Amino acid sequence: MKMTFRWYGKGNDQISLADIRQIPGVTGIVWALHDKMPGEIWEVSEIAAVKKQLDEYGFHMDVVESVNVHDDIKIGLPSRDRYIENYKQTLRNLAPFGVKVVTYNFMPIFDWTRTDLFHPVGDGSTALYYEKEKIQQDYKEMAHYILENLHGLTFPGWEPERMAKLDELFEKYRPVTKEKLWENLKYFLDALMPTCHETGIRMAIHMDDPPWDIFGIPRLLVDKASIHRFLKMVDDPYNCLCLCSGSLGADPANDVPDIIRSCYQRIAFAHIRNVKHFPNGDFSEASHRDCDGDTGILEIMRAYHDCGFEGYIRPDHGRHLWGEGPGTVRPGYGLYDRALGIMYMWGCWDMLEREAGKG
Ligand code: CS2
Ligand code: MN
Repeated sequence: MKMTFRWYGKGNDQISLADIRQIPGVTGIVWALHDKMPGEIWEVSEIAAVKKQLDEYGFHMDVVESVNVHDDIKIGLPSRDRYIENYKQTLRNLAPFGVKVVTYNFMPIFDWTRTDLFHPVGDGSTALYYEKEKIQQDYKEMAHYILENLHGLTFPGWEPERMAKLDELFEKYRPVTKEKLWENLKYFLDALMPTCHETGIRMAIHMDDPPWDIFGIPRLLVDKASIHRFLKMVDDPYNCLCLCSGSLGADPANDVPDIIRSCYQRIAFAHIRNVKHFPNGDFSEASHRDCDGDTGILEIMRAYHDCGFEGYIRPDHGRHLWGEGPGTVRPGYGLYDRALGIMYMWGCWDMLEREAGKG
């Protein structure tokens, strides 16, 4: 596996590349142009500027997360073709810089959704938390809460410009049933596949988070059956997954190691995150240590190892530790817990390698 770390860019992330370089085994940065609105072309000069920064520290830029998909593509409006052309141009601009995987999601309106960004874990640290009761009708209240608590930090999928027009967005998505959304996803991918073959870039869809419909809007990539439907729908080796253990793991019915074993050839990118469930349907994010949550991190690492996984991997969200808190940290993306997560993942991996006679 190729260990990576997500970084929000110079001047936009409190963590420096110099800090990241001190985490053992990290060879690449998962990056994006975070000031781009969905649908805009990523220009060569802008990509080159990031490449220069990463080169200074010897990091590769193979994985982009995310090139966000314009709402018109998800809704299936006639204007989608223009945005798809822009997306293709972005892929063509990225490829010469060595980019091999582009992550995206196809969640309508919201990216991941939580009700508390700094929920006490009980040991003095805080983590992202989902309270089922609170995700009912008032989407504006939830969006307002998230934007407030980002303290001006940008977050992909939570662009204030889009969030300011929530009622309008909900109205536009009204005719988009779950089946329609599947069709629109297929249309998008069918259009992109030739460019993926031409550029050598694999598209890796992120799982929906949480993996169920929220506020009456459909979500697609939620379990084993929907993942296999997706892979079959566009049966192309460039149509891949960003398999997020935490997103899937939010539903206790999902057996994440089993899902990994069933589709590992198409997993281009692995997100490792641990989630703890409560009987009332709430969940909290947890440290990567297996026993701190219910996702089964040990068996997930074993599944990847058994499958001979050679793709990219990263710790997903972490808790906020040692002075990280509101205003000083991008929720879920502090330095320390993600670094601890990496060491846990390496611990599992190195032991598995040794047991297989390779380490
Ligand atoms: C990420 C997602 O922070 C996270 O939960 O895993 O936001 C992910 O980057 C996007 O859904 C991918 O487009
Ligand atoms: Mn993820």
